[in-house]
Amino acid sequence: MMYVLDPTRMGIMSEISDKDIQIMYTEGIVFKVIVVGDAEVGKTSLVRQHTKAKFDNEYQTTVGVNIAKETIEIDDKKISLLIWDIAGQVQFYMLHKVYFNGANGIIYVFDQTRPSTLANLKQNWFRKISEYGVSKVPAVLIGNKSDLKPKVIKPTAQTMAKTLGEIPYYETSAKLGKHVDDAFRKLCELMLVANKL
Ligand code: G3D
Ligand code: MG
Repeated sequence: MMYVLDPTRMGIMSEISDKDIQIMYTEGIVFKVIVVGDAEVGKTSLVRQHTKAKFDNEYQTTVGVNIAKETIEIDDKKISLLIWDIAGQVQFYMLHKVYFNGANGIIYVFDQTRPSTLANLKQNWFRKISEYGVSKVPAVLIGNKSDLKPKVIKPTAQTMAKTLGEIPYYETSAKLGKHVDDAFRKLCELMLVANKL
């Protein structure tokens, strides 16, 4: 059976190219996941690391994001994830409704070696997410670059995880592939529960 995503989830239709349209037809459970955080924290590296084994495709869209599609299985349930990753150095204030609209899950990412990237999750990203009304969807917090010397202590990150809505916290290394899949899997489990699936 073909399944058509709610067009509002994909944003303004006229901004989406023919190539993008292909990913709108997919089967079964489909979740839109957005990856947020400052430039250079490792968002793209995390998505690449996670999807590399099961990688379907990546679409460079005309709206300043890349969308990676993957299928994952949890308890015999096949889930298609559309992982929206901000392309290049697009700053948070340039993003609009299209990006946040209809998100089923959120991955907040900061860089453990740069404390400002943690603070910005609350000051910039969480604010934006609340503004667009998706602050209640399941989320996980990722402190990336755990292979380097950290400048953020764990309790500080855990406090932020509370502030962002009592969400789970993972320390990852996209470089070494440490705990990356754990974070994505956890988010999927939370999305299944939240959507009563
Ligand atoms: P972004 O998508 O959030 O902007 P990128 O971040 O995924 O492009 O990563 C930014 C830089 O951090 C890249 O450096 C990348 O290799 C590096 N990086 C990402 N994750 C990790 C990690 O877990 N550990 C370490 N040590 N580095 C990481 P370069 O120099 O390749 O541009
Ligand atoms: Mg990137």
